[in-house]
Amino acid sequence: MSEQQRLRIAIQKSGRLSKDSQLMFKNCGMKVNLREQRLIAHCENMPIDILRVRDDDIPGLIMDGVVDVGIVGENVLEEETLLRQSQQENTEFKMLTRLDFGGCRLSLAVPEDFEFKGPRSLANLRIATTYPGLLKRYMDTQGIDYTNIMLTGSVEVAPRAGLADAICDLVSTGATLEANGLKEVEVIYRSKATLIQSSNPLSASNQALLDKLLLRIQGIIQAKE
Ligand code: PRT
Ligand code: ZN
Repeated sequence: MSEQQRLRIAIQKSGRLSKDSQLMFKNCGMKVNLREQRLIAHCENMPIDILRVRDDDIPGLIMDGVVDVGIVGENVLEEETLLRQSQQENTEFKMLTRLDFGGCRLSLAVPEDFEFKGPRSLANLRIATTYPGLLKRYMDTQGIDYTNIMLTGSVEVAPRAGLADAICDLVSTGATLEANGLKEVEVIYRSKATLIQSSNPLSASNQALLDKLLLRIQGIIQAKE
């Protein structure tokens, strides 16, 4: 079968979603050798190619129809959607299923000694985040002006470094906030990993293969519940 006809699935190369994504495919019966550090891994027993990329690239690859299916955090998917909407770019995709890993929340956090009496306490202050779109949407619904400080990493050190007054960052256990003298004050978005599909139609055989995989994935999730 030629490369073009194989179902293309994008997953995070290395990071918090990688292991669970790989395990899920393994549990679906896919045999993939991911030990080599290659961008594309071929599935040995099904006509599927796994593309291993940065998580931030996955929504765009799906919306541009470059890959067929992807696993990505809803936080990254929603942020990319907001960015593309602001640039009048295509934001179409199909949501196949929410997955049972990658759970986290996007929260506002402030220094321990900050007297927080609601989001209004942040009016006209500087908020550091990697998620400017989600933060803006939340602050707009609250009608609060603020200054966005864009940081793609080390967001949690921004207040101590004097770069920001508050942060808006992903939290799972809360240990990172605590270690940096910050307290979580408001959850603005809850996220899980999700399986998405390009809105471009698949060949009949690839659609049948995807339907079969999706049934298996949903079975695996239900069995764990
Ligand atoms: O290299 P690449 O761009 O692919 O990876 P990345 O570094 O951008 O992403 P990665 O691997 O950190 O996260 C991938 C996805 O995992 C995120 O987009 C979320 O959907 C999900 N996820 C779940 C998390 C967390 N939990 C999480 N806790 N992503 C990040 N964190 C970080 C958070 O930013 C903070 O620095 O973990 C720290 C907080 O954790 P706690 O446990 O101390 O609260
Ligand atoms: Zn990333």
